[in-house]
Amino acid sequence: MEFQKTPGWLDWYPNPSKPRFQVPAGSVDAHCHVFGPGAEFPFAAERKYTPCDASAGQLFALRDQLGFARNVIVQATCHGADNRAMLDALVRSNGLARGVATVKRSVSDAELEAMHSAGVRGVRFNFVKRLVDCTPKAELMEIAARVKALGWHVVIYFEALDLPELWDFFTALPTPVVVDHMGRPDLAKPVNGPEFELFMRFMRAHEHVWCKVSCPERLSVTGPKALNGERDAYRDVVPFARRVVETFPDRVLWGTDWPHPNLKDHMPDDGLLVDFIPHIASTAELQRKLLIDNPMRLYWPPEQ
Ligand code: 0GY
Repeated sequence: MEFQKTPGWLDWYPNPSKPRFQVPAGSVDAHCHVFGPGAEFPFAAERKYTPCDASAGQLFALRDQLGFARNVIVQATCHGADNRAMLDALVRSNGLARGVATVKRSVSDAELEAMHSAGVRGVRFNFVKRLVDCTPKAELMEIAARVKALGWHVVIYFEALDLPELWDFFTALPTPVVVDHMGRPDLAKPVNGPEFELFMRFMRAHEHVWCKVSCPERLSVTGPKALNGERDAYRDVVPFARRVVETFPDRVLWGTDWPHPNLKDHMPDDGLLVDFIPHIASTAELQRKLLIDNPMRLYWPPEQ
């Protein structure tokens, strides 16, 4: 099937620069996606955007080029609850990728078990209104209870303004809860202000909540322009991400977000994104926790 990309869609960066920061051996890119290819894995009828193709092979080439060892592939909304492209990527990874699926209440136990065998370890609940039509909370809670039995967690994607309304639902979830992109803070507001403090309080009060300190390219107001002639893009995001990493070093994850859906102004050079890491995790110990220990604990725990 032929798909026309959403007008103005930006394709992923073709030749990322070599990062100056060398990630430690065994690092995990804990947030990335595959798109199609549409001819093989059609995009969902209910999607809000039609992306470019971004295949498993292209993702694994990026992994190798940036020096990462493993991926966590998160089901993107353009595939709805049809997880075939993500599951195919898990199989192709030879055990070097885990997955986060999107499922409906109608999913069978056998389907969940097959996903587990393929490497899925979580489901994603998305509350970003431009990306999805919302699913009733009772339905999501029912799904959470079922995946808890498999030892999975729930990944949540929401915007900072919606946290007060969603707080009680999130804290009632029976599994570990992983927040995408720091709950999308508004970078025009101060890191010490009430909005980001509410997010910090959310994490402080609930030890089952983890955070991806990802997507500076999505959050930044100052953008990719390097200041001082250095590879220091997205510097305005540093105080936010650094605060989360230093306050909750055992509950943070990092990911590229390749192939970067829905960016309007620029497409990031993934090499520059890797060079962002030492600004937010400034010691070897913090880097090891962020890139290896934490994602391995969540996605590749020792067999029980
Ligand atoms: C991200 C962010 C976005 C999109 C999706 O599944 C998706 O479509 O997650 C976004 O548009 O902010 O994590 O990739």
